[in-house]
Amino acid sequence: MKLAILNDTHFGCRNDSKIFLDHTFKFFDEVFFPYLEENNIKTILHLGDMMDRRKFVNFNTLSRVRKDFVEKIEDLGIDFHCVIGNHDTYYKNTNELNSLRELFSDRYNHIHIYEHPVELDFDSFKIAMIPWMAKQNKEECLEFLKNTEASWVGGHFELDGYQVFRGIDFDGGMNDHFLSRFEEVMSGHFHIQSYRKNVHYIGTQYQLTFSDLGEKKGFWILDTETRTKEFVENPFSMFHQIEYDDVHDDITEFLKKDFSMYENAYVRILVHNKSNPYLLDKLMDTLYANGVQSVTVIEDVKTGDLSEDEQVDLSKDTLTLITNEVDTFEMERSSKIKEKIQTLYMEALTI
Ligand SMILES: [Mn+2]
Repeated sequence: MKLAILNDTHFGCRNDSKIFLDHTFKFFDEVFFPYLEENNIKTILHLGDMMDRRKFVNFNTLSRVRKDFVEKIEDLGIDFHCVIGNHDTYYKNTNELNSLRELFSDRYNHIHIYEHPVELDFDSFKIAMIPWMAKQNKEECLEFLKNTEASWVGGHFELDGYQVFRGIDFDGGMNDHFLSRFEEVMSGHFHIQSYRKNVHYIGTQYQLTFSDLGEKKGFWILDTETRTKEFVENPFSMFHQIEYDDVHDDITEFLKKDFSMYENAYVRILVHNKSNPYLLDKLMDTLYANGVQSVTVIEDVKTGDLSEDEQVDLSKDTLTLITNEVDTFEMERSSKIKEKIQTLYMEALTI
């Protein structure tokens, strides 16, 4: 039997942006549901953070989610098993009041929402599904994990030492020892894919922030017979980077390429060498003519005027740059400061 795994769909992300909602449903309409229909897959596990906003729902977002996700699942006769993520809860210390219960519980035959840990059985393949562990249900979840017969786990875990952004390990969460006895643990919460020990952060299905630039996105199919997972890639990207160098590259030739992938997308242009400003303008014009959503131009600083220390490595993400900078201060409390910055940055990025 095959199960499709989803996590962190964050419906309504970026302040209920219509562009992001379209990007989200381009994946579901053109990649995810066609794959499930073609392969006759009738079960979905969702590892939490189905909705993005904790306190409110936007009716345009809700309407789209109801028609093109929830009712689509109902119509296809797919069983949908979803645990609560931290973004699905109204309060931070309890899962009791949550958007998924208010919006979707007890209204559909195939939609199953879990606020408490549960053991699911698929042809004798047992998997423990664990919701977000808040203060109020932490003991319950730990006790459940001690006693469950399941050898696989699906959840929404905040674990120390796992990558929250590429190259940045999370600090300030839980030690992973309570999961060590399991064959495999699949988790949502952190949005990039990473493996460590028996834990697999399976990554979001589509790009949500610029820190997802260049990250592989898609979803996983779990085969309960072979006990292995297979990745199905989402070919669509929201974030792009163009390296501009009119000294070494033929920009006129580049402009003849297909620009359709930039429609409604976010583009960052890194300018390495600019000898002809007209060509950069032409590139901008071409992007706008192709319906780009946002363009940011970053002029490179490799001019020779700056010392090596002052040069910024633009291939690194913002958080890495900030934490590296803190490291250079050589202060006693730098790890505490980095932790605070990391928390603030993640709040801002709506993990
Ligand atoms: Mn999330």
